[in-house]
Amino acid sequence: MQEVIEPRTAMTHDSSGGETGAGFPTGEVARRLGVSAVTLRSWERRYGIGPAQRAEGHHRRWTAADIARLEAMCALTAQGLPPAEAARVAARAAVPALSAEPPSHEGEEQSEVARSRVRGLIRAADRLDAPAIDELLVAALDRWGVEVAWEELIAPALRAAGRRWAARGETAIEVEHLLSWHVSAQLRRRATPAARTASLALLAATPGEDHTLPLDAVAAALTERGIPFRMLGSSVPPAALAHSLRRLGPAAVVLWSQSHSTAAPQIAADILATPFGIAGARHRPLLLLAGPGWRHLNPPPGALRPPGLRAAVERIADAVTGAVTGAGDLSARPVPATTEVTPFVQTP
Ligand code: B12
Repeated sequence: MQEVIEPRTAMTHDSSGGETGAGFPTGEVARRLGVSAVTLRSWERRYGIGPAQRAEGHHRRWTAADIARLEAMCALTAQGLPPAEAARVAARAAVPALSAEPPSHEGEEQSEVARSRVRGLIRAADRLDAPAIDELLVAALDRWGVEVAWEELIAPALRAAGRRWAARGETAIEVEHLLSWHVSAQLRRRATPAARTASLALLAATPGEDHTLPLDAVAAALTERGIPFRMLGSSVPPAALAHSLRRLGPAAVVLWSQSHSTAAPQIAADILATPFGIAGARHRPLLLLAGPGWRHLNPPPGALRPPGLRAAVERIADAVTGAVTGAGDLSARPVPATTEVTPFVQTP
């Protein structure tokens, strides 16, 4: 998982394969492993994971074997093992492979697996340990699929990152940025839009809205289900959205708003008031008002406020496949030439 560290000073190997030599100073080991020197000293003090030898003047010098134990410690804590337990395993140099069993869906056991993965992801993010973050994300996405990985691992880790940012102020924002980038990268790798078909979903965030990870998750989950989509991404201007509606005629539109300040009832009302298609057979899309930004608004007829990723993807799938087959009538709802759009009701 971590980069292999080549000794800076020549190391000699005895006949049993053990290593002797000067080794690395703490600062360099910390930098290369992506943990702070303070953490390394605290692991040594608390859990005895320290260098076997010290150089003259009592400076720590870490040999390849010491470093292998530290790498094991990093890998194990990234998997969610508490540090004390990780240290015990690392000291025996027994590093189990990253287990990526799917959550068992059996109550406690399921949530414990997921909880430990969330802890591991947060720790890896805290250390800015990009390879460990990717490894955990890829394992969960591969084994669990996008919907479970998002709901059980990614979303809880993001919420934890958000809470910590709010508690600590700007000081930990780099953790959130790094984690977000990797979440987005891994989800987008799995989001491959199918060629244009008669029916698809259109995904967009409201003007001023830069939070787009849930849209990345929707796109990746739709790919898994073979549902075609088009992604407009962050902060989409109303005119661009209107053009896309006319050009694509989507069966479903997902409009993400993360906070109250970016919820745009007028845009939603415009979407619902914009039938498309040939005269006499005009349709309007199913509108999904997604994200906590819409929380204080009652969705008007024709719009839904899905509670989570799975619910959103299921409704989109219904709408898109219903429109394709002509069955179901969630999205392809014919509208009369003059449509009265119920205004949004603001809830307290
Ligand atoms: C990642 C992140 C960022 C990244 C976004 C990267 C990206 N490409 O998306 C970056 C670093 C860019 C960022 C920037 C900012 N952020 Co920010 N960010 C977050 C973070 C950590 C996760 C966002 C996210 O993806 N949430 C989605 C899921 C994980 O969480 P949720 O929405 O609460 O989930 C609920 C529902 O939406 C639903 N749900 C969950 N998943 C899904 C999926 C679907 C499809 C559906 C329908 C529903 C659903 O279930 C949950 C229960 O209700 C949140 C913390 C948080 N709690 O969300 C802060 C947070 C949203 N950010 C916040 C802020 C303040 C900002 C900035 C203003 C910070 C700044 N000083 O610049 C900017 C604003 C940028 C902008 N103009 O939009 C605040 C918002 C406060 C508010 N209510 O207004 C939060 C809540 C952090 C906090 N604790 O204060 N952010």
